[in-house]
Amino acid sequence: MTKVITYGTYDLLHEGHLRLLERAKAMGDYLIVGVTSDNFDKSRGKINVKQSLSERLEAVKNTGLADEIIVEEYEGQKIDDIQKYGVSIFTVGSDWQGHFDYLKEYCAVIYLPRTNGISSSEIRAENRKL
Ligand code: C2G
Repeated sequence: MTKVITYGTYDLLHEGHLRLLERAKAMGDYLIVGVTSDNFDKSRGKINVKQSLSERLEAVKNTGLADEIIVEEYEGQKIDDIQKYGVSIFTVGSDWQGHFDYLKEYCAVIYLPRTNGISSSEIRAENRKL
């Protein structure tokens, strides 16, 4: 069985996230999605996240694409998860191109083209205008 893993915040889940998850799912037989904890996001400088972890987990669950959903809580967890779950492919959007090459020691690393014209930041900015 080919296990695929991907991670993200998935704040105000949108078409860009959905397209990423659909392509990740199609790469293998079993998709694990890591959703960042609120504290982990703060520690990596993401301070504008609108939805709580439980809301973001629910949104990912509702896509119906994840076979398993986990919480990403600390720097370095990706290596632990890949080993723990026997993951063959790590994938993420091309905005991270090169950033996760260090994981190639543990599994295949595939950067998928990011969907243009949509982002959580833009949705948050639009919402502020309402
Ligand atoms: N994404 C995309 N197209 C967009 C927006 C996002 O393909 N228009 C992808 C991102 O590249 C990422 C996933 O959707 O693979 C989740 O995006 P975010 O919620 O912004 O999460 P991110 O900060 O990229 O988390 O450990 C966390 C991960 O490393 C990445």
